[in-house]
Amino acid sequence: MKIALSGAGGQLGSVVRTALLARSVPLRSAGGSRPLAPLVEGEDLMHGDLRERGVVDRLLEGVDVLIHFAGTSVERPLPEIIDNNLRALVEVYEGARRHGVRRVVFASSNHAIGMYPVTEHLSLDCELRPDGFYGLSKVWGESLARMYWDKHGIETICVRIGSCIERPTEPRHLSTWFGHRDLLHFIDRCIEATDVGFMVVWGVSANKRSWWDNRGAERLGYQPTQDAEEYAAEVLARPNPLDALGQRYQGGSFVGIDYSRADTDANASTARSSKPV
Ligand code: 15L
Repeated sequence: MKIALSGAGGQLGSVVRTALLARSVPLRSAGGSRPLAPLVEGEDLMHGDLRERGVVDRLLEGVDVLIHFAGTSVERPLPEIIDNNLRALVEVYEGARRHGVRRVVFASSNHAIGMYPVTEHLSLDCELRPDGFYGLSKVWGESLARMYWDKHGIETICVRIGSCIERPTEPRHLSTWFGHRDLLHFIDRCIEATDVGFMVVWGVSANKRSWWDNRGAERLGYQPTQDAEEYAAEVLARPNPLDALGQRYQGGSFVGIDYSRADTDANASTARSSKPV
């Protein structure tokens, strides 16, 4: 089975690339504008702009599963987000159709739901409440993936990634942390699980203080074993880097970017889901 990894030079991509290569998984890794230096002899590497059909063809030829980590991963001006997270994603899925790619692992983000207060616990079918254009692009990406499953039979696992870093460094991470060991187990499940169809999963470790409930995604077989609580004492001993707004909402610092409501307290207390029952 051939795996392709886009965004292979990024923070998460580097972790996944190194681990898959160490286990000799047949892998093609793609960087963005700059070539990647090989990690092993004869490594299957490429780079380029995924808005270009020829680049997408090089990435997906002969591929069974695409781990799609490329794209803008923080809040940026809208034109950049449209280019990298909307236009490029359409090209990638059209390429998946052309090349018969069976499954895509789509890096969604917790910023698709960042406007929920930290007092709420979310199930997988919660209403989406993006905290900016970046989060909004992930809402769009999840729906696009759904459409390509419904209309073209391309499977997707949308992973709403929390904070995928080596170890938690601030109080918010006690809820959002996605440890690297769990990430790698997650990726293995995404490659190996059968009949996933379209699904959404929280990319989060087994954190005691988690806001997100993965019930409904059992068929993936993801069973996290890391818990940010192990780091709670050291994290809570340090000052919280987030301002009051960032501490109030699940999206943390992204919420305050271009935020213009006058009464932030009122917003938090009335920010309830309006999902019809
Ligand atoms: C994300 O989606 C970002 O890509 C990453 O840089 C972090 O900000 C993460 O979310 C987070 O919310 O901690």
